[in-house]
Formats: sequence, C-alpha cells, structure tokens
Amino acid sequence: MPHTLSTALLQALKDRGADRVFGIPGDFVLPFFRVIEDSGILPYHTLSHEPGVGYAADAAGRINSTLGVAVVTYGAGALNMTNAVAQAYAEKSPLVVISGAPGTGEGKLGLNLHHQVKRLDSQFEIYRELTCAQTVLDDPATAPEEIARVLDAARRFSRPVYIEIPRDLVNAACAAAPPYDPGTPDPQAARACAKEILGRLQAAEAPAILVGVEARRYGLEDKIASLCRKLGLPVATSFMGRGLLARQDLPLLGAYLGAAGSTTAKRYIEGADCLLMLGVILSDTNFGVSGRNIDLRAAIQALDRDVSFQHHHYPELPLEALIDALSEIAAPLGGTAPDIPVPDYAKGLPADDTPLEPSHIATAVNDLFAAHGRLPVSTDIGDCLFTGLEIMDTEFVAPGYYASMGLGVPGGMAIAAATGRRPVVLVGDGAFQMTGWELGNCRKYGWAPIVILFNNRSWEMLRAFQPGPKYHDLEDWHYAEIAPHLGGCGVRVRTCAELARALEAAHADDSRFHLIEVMLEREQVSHTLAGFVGAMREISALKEE
Ligand code: TPW
Ligand code: MG
Repeated sequence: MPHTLSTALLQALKDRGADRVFGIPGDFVLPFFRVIEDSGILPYHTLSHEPGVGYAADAAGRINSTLGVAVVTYGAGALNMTNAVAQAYAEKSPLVVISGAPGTGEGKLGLNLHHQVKRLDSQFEIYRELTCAQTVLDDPATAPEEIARVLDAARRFSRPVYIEIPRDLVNAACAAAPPYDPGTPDPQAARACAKEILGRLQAAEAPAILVGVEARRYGLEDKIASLCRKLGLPVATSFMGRGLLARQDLPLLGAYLGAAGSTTAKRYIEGADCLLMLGVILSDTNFGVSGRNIDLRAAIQALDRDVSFQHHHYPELPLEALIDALSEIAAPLGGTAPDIPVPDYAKGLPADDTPLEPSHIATAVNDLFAAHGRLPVSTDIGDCLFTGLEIMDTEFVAPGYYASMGLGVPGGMAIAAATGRRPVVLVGDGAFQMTGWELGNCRKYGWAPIVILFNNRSWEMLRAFQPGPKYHDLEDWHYAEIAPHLGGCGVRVRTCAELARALEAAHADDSRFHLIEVMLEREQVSHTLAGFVGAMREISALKEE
C-alpha cells in the first residue's frame, strides 16, 4: 500500500487503539471509502442512517475504552450525524468524525456544490461546536502533524474530534503521522495532590468514593479497583457510570441515584464527609435527584484532567496520573472499612401467566444472567434505562446524561462488532421507531443481539413527567412481525412465563438477532423510574417553597 494521506490517517487511528470504522459512503467520501476497503487497515461496517453510524461508532469506542470512528460524506451525511456527536461530546466519548469534502479546487469554480449549506466551511463551523479539536487535511505536508494533534486531543480529553478530507487529496503522498503523545503530567504535582487527598480521606470520619465514566473512557477500571481495595472505602458509581467496575472483584454499592436509587448507595454517598469523585461528570442526571443532600464543596473532584477541592486546584493532572500517585501511597484507612452490603437484584420471575410489568424485564434478565453468565447491555433512554438499573452489575452502554433516543439498537450492534460478545439491548417502542431498522444490518455481519423492546404504545417516560395529554400515545406497530424480514427472529410476549421462554430461546440461538417484543400497559413504569419521578417532583416542590 502506498503511503498516502488516507493510509496515514487510518494507520494513525489504528496506532491509537481504534479497532473499526462505521460509516455510510457518499460521493465526497467515495475515494476514502475505497482506501478503507482496499487497505484493510481497519475493518469497516456500513449501516443505514447516519445517526445510527454515530451511535454505533460512539458505543464501539465506549465498550473498548478506545477511539470510535465514524466516516460520512460532506453535508447530508455529516450534518445528519450531529446529534449523535453532541451526545458523545456531552458524555465524554472520543468519537472521531471523518468527513469527505469537496476537492481543494472545487470551491473556486464559483458554483455552489451539492450538500453545501451557506459556505463551504459551514459544516466545519458547526462541528467546531461539537468537538474538542478539528482539522481540514488540505496540505499533505502538514497532514501528519495535524492528524496526530487532533487524534491525540480525542484521546487526552476523551471528547469527539473532526477531520475533513478534501476528496482530491485522499491519495496524495504523505508521511506517517507521529505516534501518540500522551503528554507528560508533572509527577511532583501528582504526588503532592495524592498526599493531600490521602490526608483528607484519613482525617474524614465517613469517606467514600464515587466512580464516573472517565474510569472507562481512560481504561482505568483495574487500577481504580485496586486503589479502592487498598483504601477499603465504600464505593459507588455515578448514575452514568452504571456498569463500571462490574468485572472487578470489589464490593460495590451500586449506582448512586439519590432518593430514586439504591438506599445503601444513598446512605454512604450522602453521608460522606469527604467524597472522592473519580471522573464523575457533574450533571443533573448524576446529581439532580440528590437535592441538597450532597455537599459538593466537601468533595474532591478529579475530572477533565483537573483535580480540585475547596480552594485547591491541580490543573493538567490526568486521572491516570492521580490514580497512580494515590496507589503508590495508599494504605487501608484504619477503622473505616464498613461491612458493605451488596445490593440485591431481583431474581426468580414467576413462571406463570402473570401479565408483564416493566420491572419484570429486569428480573427476567437477572435470571438469564444467573443461569448463563452476564452479557453486556446497551440501553436507550426511556423506562428501559431505569429498568436497566434493576439489572445486576454488568457492562452498560447508555445515554445516561445527554439522553438522546436512538443509541440502544445501534449501540448493541456495535458491542457485538467490537467485542464479539452477544449484547442484550433494552429499547422502548418510541426509540425503536428511530433507529430500530438498523437491525437489518446484523445479518451481513453475523451479529446476534438479543433485543428486548418495551412496547407500551407510548412515550411513557414523558407521560410519567407530564401525565394527561394524548400526544404521548403511540400506535401498535407489531414490531416482532417485522423481525423476520430484517433477518432476525421476533416474538411478542405478554406474560412472565412467555418472556422467560423467549429469553431462553433467544439465548440458545446465536445465528441471528432476536427481537422480544414485551407488551406493557400504558401508564406502567419500572420501580426505579417511578422513584426517579417522585424524587424529581419532591425536589421541584422544595425549590418552589
Ligand atoms: C432524539 C425526548 C425522552 S423519553 C421519550 C422522549 C420522546 C419517550 C421515549 O419513548 P419510548 O420509551 O422509547 O417508547 P418509554 O419507556 O418512555 O415508553 N427526541 C430525542 N431524544 C429524546 N430524549 C426525546 C426526543 C424523549
Ligand atoms: Mg414506549
């Protein structure tokens, strides 16, 4: 393969850990797609709609703690993907957006080009707002440094980046990009910071640790688990961090969700007089339901390569450097290690014709995992996300903060692609209407997700927040019947026994996707969503007082 601008980019992606590409071609990106296929540097998967491409690439990056890569065409393709990239930005997922673009001379002809908005660089300007670094590779001489600068920013900051390739330069001769430069944090600052933090934890009466998504984004779960074991402190994950540390040998309090979640997590996290927050995004979904119960001023926050507590501030201190420095000096904090009660996830679905309610789905999945081992889970937003909190700890991919509908199905497909494992997908009927069609792409790649569709004929989560109006009602589209036409197997279930049987059958057949359409009544939600809505109402009532 000759050394060209496009092979330099693909190789630089691979060198930085990217393991695959998702995309949809278009004429501005056809030359680059040709190189993707011919060079074989990274495997690629094409889907049907750019939002699905964005969600899949994001999820593939998340599950493997690496860069996700989405390749789209100029204008219609790239602009179609903006919401998925916005979600990746908000949730700190390092998604690399590669867009084809008009050739370097094409704009000079005085014609407007198809897919162009106001100006040729309108798309670049839009993406500037959605990404942490951007470049147009319009000069093969500077391209290697530009590729490295932008991809390194994606890894360091764990945010999306944007790369545009003019279509006439795809095959221009180009040197290889320099290797990944992680930056060199100041070891003395890391040590000083770690010493201060340890001192505070030692002086506290009830310290605790809250772990957030950066732990996975930076691939630090092993290190954090070992630090937590050394310190012997109670550990919970944030709501968004649900599923973190699931594979670690560590007693976990579960996910912290204020009044709406596990009561033990609430007790330890809200009761902490020194809360060490490792990579936790300060969002309303992570903390909104805690009301005034967490004193963030007494917390130590390590986030976005910064560590801060009270008036102390250590800039440019990446989470990994802090964890390493803490681990070097960590010792059990005498006397504080409590006997941590492990959360109890419901098991034992009644094997009878009890009509299904949302929380039964969690029980059924727990039974499946208990019998056959845990599978990774991809969930959409809707009651399925909250029902997911009632499922035992496992790896989760979910839009827990930005909360866009649409990630569930393509996210599950990406987990299958990126890990070779079978995922369970949890998705509502409303979200399925957005990206469910992507399932038609499973057959060509041999992916076999087990999709559990919550069919309540409703945008039920919205109804839970605002009961009354008719516009929350959806029609019954008989989703299970669509499955065979998309290359999968579909079944509609109404009772507990039917669901258990359908899950066993799906588990036994990994040759195609399975769509289990669970029929639910309108105005029924999981225990966790009911608790969440109740807690939100209480907080807004408090605010109005
Ligand atoms: C892209 C707003 C949040 S939850 C929801 C909507 C419309 C209803 C979801 O319905 P579904 O699940 O999937 O049937 P359930 O359990 O509530 O019945 N557009 C986008 N994202 C969001 N979040 C919305 C609208 C929303
Ligand atoms: Mg619904």
